[in-house]
Amino acid sequence: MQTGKFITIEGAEGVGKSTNIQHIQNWLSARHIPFILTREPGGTELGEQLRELLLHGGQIADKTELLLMFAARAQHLEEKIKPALAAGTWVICDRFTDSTFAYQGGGRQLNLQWLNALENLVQETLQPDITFLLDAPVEVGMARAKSRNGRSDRIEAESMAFFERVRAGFLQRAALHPARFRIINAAEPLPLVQAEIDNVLVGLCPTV
Ligand code: T5A
Repeated sequence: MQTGKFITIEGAEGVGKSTNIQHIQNWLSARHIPFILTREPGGTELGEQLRELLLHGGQIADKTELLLMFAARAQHLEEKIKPALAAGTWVICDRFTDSTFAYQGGGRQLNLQWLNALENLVQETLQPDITFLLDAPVEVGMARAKSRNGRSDRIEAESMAFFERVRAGFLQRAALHPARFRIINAAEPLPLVQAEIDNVLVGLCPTV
């Protein structure tokens, strides 16, 4: 049986992930493609509890943060992502392991060998089919994030230098995995961003 496609959406704060995930949902629904939408950290009951601690809890040591991200991911894969893909359902995931490389690897400057080892442990050979990287200058994302009245979190309180390293971390991952990544210039007006996303989606299922 055909497995579903695994699509991840990545990028720094405020670049437009939620906005464009809504667009991807509409695109798939219009073509009657079965999908689930999920997110990291989170996606399961345990993962959402870990998300609350990670984003809104008290002080967390950097290594603890790294391990909790992967703990949530291990549960997410076993409980939700792998069963959906096996059933032929597409999985649209708001952030995945590339965020760990960008934030804990780039932002927190943790040893990338530890991240590689955890990725291998938790994912084995599973990787997304396509990763959209919404890329924009840090100031653009920050200004957009501030323009919304959401609940701010522990990681959003980091410095500009931290978010510059996060952006560089994403671009480094994209350079290492060019077949999987599609880098989208998220500083462009939304219709242009979404036209680029549509082109990639059409390429994933040319018969619909
Ligand atoms: N994290 C996560 C780690 O540290 N390690 C990990 O392993 C993982 C998985 C999660 C946090 O956890 C960290 C990273 C994060 O700090 P989150 O809620 O998933 O947090 O992520 P946020 O980045 O906080 O998400 P945001 O909701 O802030 O940003 P979005 O979803 O990227 O942005 P969005 O779509 O809400 O857009 C922001 C505003 O910009 C406008 C939108 O209309 C909206 O008002 N906009 C545009 N305006 C003009 N032109 C465009 N092209 C636009 N696109 C969007």
